[in-house]
Amino acid sequence: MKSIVILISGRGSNMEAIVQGCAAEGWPARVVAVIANRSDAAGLRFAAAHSIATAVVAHKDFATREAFDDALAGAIDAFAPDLLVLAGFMRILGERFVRRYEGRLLNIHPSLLPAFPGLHTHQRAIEAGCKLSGATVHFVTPELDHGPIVLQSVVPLRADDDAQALADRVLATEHRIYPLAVRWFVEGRLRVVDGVVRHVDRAPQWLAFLGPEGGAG
Ligand code: NHR
Ligand code: GAR
Repeated sequence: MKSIVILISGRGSNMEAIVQGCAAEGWPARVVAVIANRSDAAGLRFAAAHSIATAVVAHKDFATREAFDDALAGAIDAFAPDLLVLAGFMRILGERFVRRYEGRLLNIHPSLLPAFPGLHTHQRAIEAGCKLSGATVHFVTPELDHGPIVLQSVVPLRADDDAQALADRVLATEHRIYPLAVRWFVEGRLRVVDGVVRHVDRAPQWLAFLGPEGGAG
């Protein structure tokens, strides 16, 4: 049985999708804690309602990023996780923190990396005239949004898209790919060689949502 700790900053809908996928599909894993960097993160209520331990390590309480990272690592290590999952976690983590969890630290980013690392991805994709966007689950490395890619979703842009409409469609696909990627990790199906992630059974590492659900409709 693998232990999973999930870090959130807000709504936590990706965290919910992982908790529900784990329970419904009987993964060899358990979400043992949900930790937020803000006490008002809405997802904390869902976790508590599902009898998952919660904690808050508020970045505002720390003078430096390193002090925050160290306090966060202390809270995480109390649960001895095999896997640490960033799910809408909005603080950049320092190199020492990332190295501590390297190889067992996943993030989901709402773009087709390596395009549009960082913030405001949907607005930037629209302004660039992209015809496709999506989301990327990747292992976290010290360089922001540059780690080995586990799984991607593909979502067409619509001519009349605004950032919110695109974000909503991409988010729906995040709820499909993030639980799948976490499942692959806890089942030991991922191998990383020279910075490239392969599924041991060669499962396709992308999902396209071209129909009404995510796509052009
Ligand atoms: N840390 C490292 N080292 N590497 C990554 O790949 C990380 C990471 C921390 C978070 C998630 C991320 C994303 O998927 C993530 C990936 C926050 C920011 C940011 O600029 C950027 C990317 C991501 C998360 N945060 C501001 C900061 O100063 C604060 C913004 C806010 O609080 O709203 O930390 O895109
Ligand atoms: C998701 O779209 C996630 O990809 C994105 O924030 C949203 C969080 O939603 N993450 C980032 O932008 C990281 N910088 P959620 O809290 O409902 O999972």
